[in-house]
Amino acid sequence: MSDSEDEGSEKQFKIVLVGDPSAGKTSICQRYASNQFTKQYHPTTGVDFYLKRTTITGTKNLALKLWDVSGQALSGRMLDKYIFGANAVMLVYDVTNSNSFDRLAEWLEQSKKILGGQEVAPSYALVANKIDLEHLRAIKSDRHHKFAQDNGLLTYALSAKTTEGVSLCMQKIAADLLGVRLSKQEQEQHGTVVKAEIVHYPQPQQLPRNPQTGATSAVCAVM
Ligand code: G3D
Ligand code: MG
Repeated sequence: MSDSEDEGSEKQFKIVLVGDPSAGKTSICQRYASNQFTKQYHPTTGVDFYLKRTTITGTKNLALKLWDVSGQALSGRMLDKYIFGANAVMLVYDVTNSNSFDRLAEWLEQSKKILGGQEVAPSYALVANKIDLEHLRAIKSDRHHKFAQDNGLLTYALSAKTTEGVSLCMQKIAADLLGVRLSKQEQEQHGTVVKAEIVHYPQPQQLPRNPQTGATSAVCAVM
């Protein structure tokens, strides 16, 4: 029985995340599977697995098996074992790192080579991660969309750090595999509210008070 066949009433899909080291594959898996974000970088060796049970259109029970493949695996001998049988491949890059984007062509080529003979063609998704770092963005969205269009990829933009777009991306990939569309209600439900991080700036030095108004001001007028 293949991964995508029913086991009882539960459908299972194998989703493989590939892309260069530090693109954020592990962070996306951890965010989606257990709603966690670890700031400490631990390079993945080989492959790690995550399981997420979810539902689509209220009734379809799904088990999404996430295969978090090491960025080093591109040049290793195990890549075909990790990717084999995938229903979907997520090509993940870091929007602040143009190398991670440029290398996706190679990740895509290798994945297609490995999955080419599969009875049901897998779907491929281009995933821009770290969109919270907009001020450091190196890959503009037109390059992202051109690459996606040229290669027939689904496209997503998200931040494993803030959670923005993560759940919606995974649910949309699952819905695409099932051949259904997410309802508007589901899209809203999975389009998470982004919580801004509270930044504690050091307190400004005590400013002298205006003896007339009692107000403090950092503005200095030079006469
Ligand atoms: P990888 O599994 O693709 O190798 P990781 O990448 O998930 O281990 O993440 C690599 C680094 O990127 C980690 O930071 C992680 O915290 C950071 N990161 C992942 N996703 C995001 C994101 O959406 N936004 C931001 N700002 N950072 C993210 P360190 O500092 O430990 O290298
Ligand atoms: Mg990793």
